[in-house]
Amino acid sequence: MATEAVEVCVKAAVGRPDLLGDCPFSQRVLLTLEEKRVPYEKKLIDVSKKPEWFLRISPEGKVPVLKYEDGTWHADSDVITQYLEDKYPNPSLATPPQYASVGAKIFPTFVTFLKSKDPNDGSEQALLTELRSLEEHLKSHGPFINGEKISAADLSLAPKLYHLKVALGHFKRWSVPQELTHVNNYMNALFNRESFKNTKPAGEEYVIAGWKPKVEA
Ligand SMILES: N[C@@H](CCC(=O)N[C@@H](CS)C(=O)NCC(=O)O)C(=O)O
Repeated sequence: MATEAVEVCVKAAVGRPDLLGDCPFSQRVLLTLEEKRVPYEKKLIDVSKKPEWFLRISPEGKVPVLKYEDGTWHADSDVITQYLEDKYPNPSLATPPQYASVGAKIFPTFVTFLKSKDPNDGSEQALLTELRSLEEHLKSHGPFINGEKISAADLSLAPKLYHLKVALGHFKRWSVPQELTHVNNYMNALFNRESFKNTKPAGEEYVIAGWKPKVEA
């Protein structure tokens, strides 16, 4: 277990650089640290006004970035969560390879539907297809993607499902159909977890503010 807090740069809220923002990739990394009980220190980055020191450690200007034990900084939530799994193997959050991509198409299909201005372009159906596929998986393997224990695939999906819930609720008055009971229970279980409450955006308004320019584009 780490004795010193791991440093991690994450997105600050839109218009509130002092509050935790709405980046699902940042939250995925924070969730991994929380679930592994690794002490960490967040540095909130105002992505509309990136400081010079941040651009030096994250040349592409992206969050999250995390400082490794050797003092080097690394970007990309896939890379960072794998590093954390290797460095802090207990508790293991490894998802078996055959389940690693469960739910992976939900985020891109959600974004297409959210931005869609044509109700007949099939984007809602495409999202429903992905949610139904998750429903079937959870029905036979749940309550989490890998069964009884939460794993990396859930921690990747949880913030994305939260964005889906908040943004589609706000911009389209749309919610996950009630009959997808396993998906609804799964979302509730994830959002009520201590790790999620400790790492979620400071308010739904920041999730909405984050999507607004993309929805109105
Ligand atoms: N593939 C990256 C995506 C990271 C990403 O897109 N971060 C966004 C915020 S959610 C960002 O840094 N945006 C700032 C910018 O592009 O200027 C990961 O998994 O970490």
